[in-house]
Amino acid sequence: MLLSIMFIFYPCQFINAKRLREEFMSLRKKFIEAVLELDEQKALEITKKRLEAGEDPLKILDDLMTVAEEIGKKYETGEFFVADLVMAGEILKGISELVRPKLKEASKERKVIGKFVIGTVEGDIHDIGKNIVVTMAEAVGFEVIDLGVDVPPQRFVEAIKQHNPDIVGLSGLLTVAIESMKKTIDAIKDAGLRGKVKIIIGGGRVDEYACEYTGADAWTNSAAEGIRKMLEWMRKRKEQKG
Ligand code: B12
Repeated sequence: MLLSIMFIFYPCQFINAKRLREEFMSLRKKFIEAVLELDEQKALEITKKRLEAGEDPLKILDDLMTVAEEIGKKYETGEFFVADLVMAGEILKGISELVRPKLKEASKERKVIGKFVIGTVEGDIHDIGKNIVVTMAEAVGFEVIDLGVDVPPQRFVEAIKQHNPDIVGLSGLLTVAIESMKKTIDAIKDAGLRGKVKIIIGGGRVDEYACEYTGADAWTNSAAEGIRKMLEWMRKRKEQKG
């Protein structure tokens, strides 16, 4: 009897899982198309559908990164103009704002594990990635002080003095942001605060070289990877304190 019930239900479950996967795939394809066509309404509607269907918000963020890369390429090749970039930026921001509350759900009952100051460095106003990092850091239990965009080095120095954070995060997407990151870290050093904080730099154009050049402790192009690194630092800090 039990065996026959299993025979009936097992294929059903299999078919359901397959159907769900196909639905996700087709929504994913439509999502990417809608963003690249700069159809804001459609892109946001599909995002809502994906979230309602229970899709992992991190998967949606992965797609957001893929599509942002495509938009960047279209801008570089002259297929998109600044106005298109601005429109695309609005759409990406709208999508990330729909996804962020889902990332935050886990944070409700967590106790504070550390303090994190973050900002987009001077001369750069890109903040979609930074805002995702803020949400994820809050979700894992950091108290986050978000300094916003186009933040001058001295503002980071003041924030460290005022809030005494464990970690400082510098975000930047422009190549020139690397220079601002260096200036910011130099200002932190000059103020005698470098030994107090760990510094992580993030954004599309940072790499190992930028990390060495700026004097940061770590770099990443992924919010999830950055958060993992930060959690590791907090664990070590706790162990050292005993
Ligand atoms: C949307 C967009 C805009 C929007 C930004 C809207 C906003 N509110 O952010 C607007 C229209 C304003 C804009 C303006 C400009 N942009 Co723009 N923009 C983009 C685009 C298409 C997507 C960026 C994005 O949001 N990506 C999605 C997010 C989620 O990814 P992310 O930022 O990398 O963040 C992830 C990780 O890097 C990481 N992360 C990010 N920060 C941090 C920080 C820490 C601490 C950690 C741990 C992790 C972390 O976490 C995130 C999630 O995983 C990129 C193309 C691209 N490939 O990046 C161009 C791009 C960045 N822009 C570019 C340019 C040239 C400009 C302008 C100069 C255009 C102009 N002529 O005016 C201006 C610059 C304005 C300024 N002073 O900053 C170039 C930069 C080229 C370069 N090498 O310098 C790019 C690469 C496009 C291109 N291929 O040419 N842009």
